[in-house]
Amino acid sequence: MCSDQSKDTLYSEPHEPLADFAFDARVAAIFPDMIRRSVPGYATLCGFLGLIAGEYAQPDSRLYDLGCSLGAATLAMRRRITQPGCRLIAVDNSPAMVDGCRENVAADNAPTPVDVVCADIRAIAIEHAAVVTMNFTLQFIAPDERLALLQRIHDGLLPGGVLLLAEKLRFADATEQATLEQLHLAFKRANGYSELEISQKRAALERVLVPDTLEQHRARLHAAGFGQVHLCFQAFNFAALIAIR
Ligand code: GEK
Repeated sequence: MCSDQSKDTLYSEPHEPLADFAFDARVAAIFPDMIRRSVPGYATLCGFLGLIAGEYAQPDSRLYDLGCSLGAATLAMRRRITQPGCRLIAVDNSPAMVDGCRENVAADNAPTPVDVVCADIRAIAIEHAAVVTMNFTLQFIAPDERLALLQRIHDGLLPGGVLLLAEKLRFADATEQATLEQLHLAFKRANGYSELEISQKRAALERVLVPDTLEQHRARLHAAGFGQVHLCFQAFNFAALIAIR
């Protein structure tokens, strides 16, 4: 992956005023370090997404990675596809992320072709899909637009196709919320983030990343038409669901 060596120091100094978080070139340059130190289980989960994609890929189908960033999930999926005639479509609306993703795809030699597309995932066609992955992307879509996007994904899946949805969770129960949030903070501290970095990042994300509860995700996925919805991964307040058409 490109930029693997660059350390995330974006919030190490005071920001005044503090702007909303954006996936710009500065974030893209340190993204692998940021996500690895911020999201518990991220590397394990990427491996699982690849494994599941390998299981559910169908001959001559498409596999989508929506909100691909630098392509970690795209490449994890690409390396596990053994079915003939598959095509991966990796989509992100951040030009800096798309540039980095194209570099990473070009440096990887797995055989399945990949189209890296700079577009809004709310506007692209989703067709003939065996697998759609959204690895920590739906949480950045406005809550009132989430159901329509999931319906379009459902309608673009082949019978037996799957959506792999990973998200940061919030919890309706205040004790569960406090306990798991505390563990997430401990994870960030253990990975070297200072209290200033943690509090500034949290404030910058406040209006940008809006988490749902597991119950909201399940209900929305069923409302979008998915017959089966299963929790397949959880690390503190981060989880992944597999939804099967
Ligand atoms: C990974 N999946 O490493 N259209 C397209 N892209 C979008 C949109 C949108 N409307 N909104 C946000 N994004 C990746 C990690 S990061 C998660 C995904 C995180 C993109 C945004 O530009 C960013 O690259 C990505 O979604 C979210 O497996 O940083 O917590």
